[in-house]
Amino acid sequence: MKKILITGALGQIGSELTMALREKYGQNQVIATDIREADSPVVTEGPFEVLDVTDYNAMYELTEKHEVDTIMHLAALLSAKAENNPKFAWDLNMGGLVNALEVARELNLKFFTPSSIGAFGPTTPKIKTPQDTVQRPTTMYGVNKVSGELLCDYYYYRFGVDTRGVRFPGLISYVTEPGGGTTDYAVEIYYEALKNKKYSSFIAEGTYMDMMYMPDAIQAIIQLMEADGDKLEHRNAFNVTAISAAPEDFAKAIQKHIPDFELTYEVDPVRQSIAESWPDSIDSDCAKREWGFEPEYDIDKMTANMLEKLREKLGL
Ligand code: VAH
Repeated sequence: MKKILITGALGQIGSELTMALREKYGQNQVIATDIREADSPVVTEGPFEVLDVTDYNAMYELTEKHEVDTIMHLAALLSAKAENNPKFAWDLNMGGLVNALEVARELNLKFFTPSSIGAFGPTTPKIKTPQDTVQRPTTMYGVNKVSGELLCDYYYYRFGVDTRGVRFPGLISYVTEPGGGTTDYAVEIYYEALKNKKYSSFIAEGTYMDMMYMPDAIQAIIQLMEADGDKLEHRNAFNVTAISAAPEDFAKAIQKHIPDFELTYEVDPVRQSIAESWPDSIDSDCAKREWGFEPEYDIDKMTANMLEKLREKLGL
């Protein structure tokens, strides 16, 4: 990978991935794109272009103009927003993905896009979910993610496009505010803990989901993309995870720093139903074996860092 175009570069993953890749490969080697500009170092500290990923010609022209060798396609509508607008979610998530894959095929580019634990459904084994297992998701986001996994495999087997991907758990980051996902509670809780010493979770007590701190997610993307492709038995959608936690586990970790932090519940039935259809904990052994995935942050180490970084960000 020498020159990379990122779609959705102002999103939760994109905001940190863009900066990490510019640090690693050079400021001008990473072309950040998103549907609109924003006041962000992603826009001001390196090449940025406005791009609507549903516009194939625009994506092709931008990619050709910048002579990149890799596309990292992140632009997507997340699970909760997708449930509120399923047709738009299909058009954006699938239309954008097939455009990006077509550009990668036409220009012979390396390709990354993330799948999600959302690609699993209520009939998937919930504990230590295997890499290869039943995938019958009951959300539009999940249908998009399973379809995307299959599409990326197809472009590899049919056209030889070097497609790679991971199934991300809920990602926790202090850089961007949550963006319409089911796991957003795990980000909001830290902001509220610092601002108000209390948080009302929209996900119920005892609801376990896989989670990961963003630095581990960024490292996983880079590690997978730099791995020897000939050694990969799987291509897309490697299960990766670091933490399996429920809201009360976050509260316990926070209370080690803010003893009087109080967690209450006001369950959102839509996002609770999505969360209950996902695994409690997935098995990431294939990623560990095939390309050396090894997360660094457990819930306590993540909590300490999140609170420290958010105090700085919020000026507290
Ligand atoms: C969401 N944060 O909640 C995303 C992610 C596993 C969750 O895919 O939709």
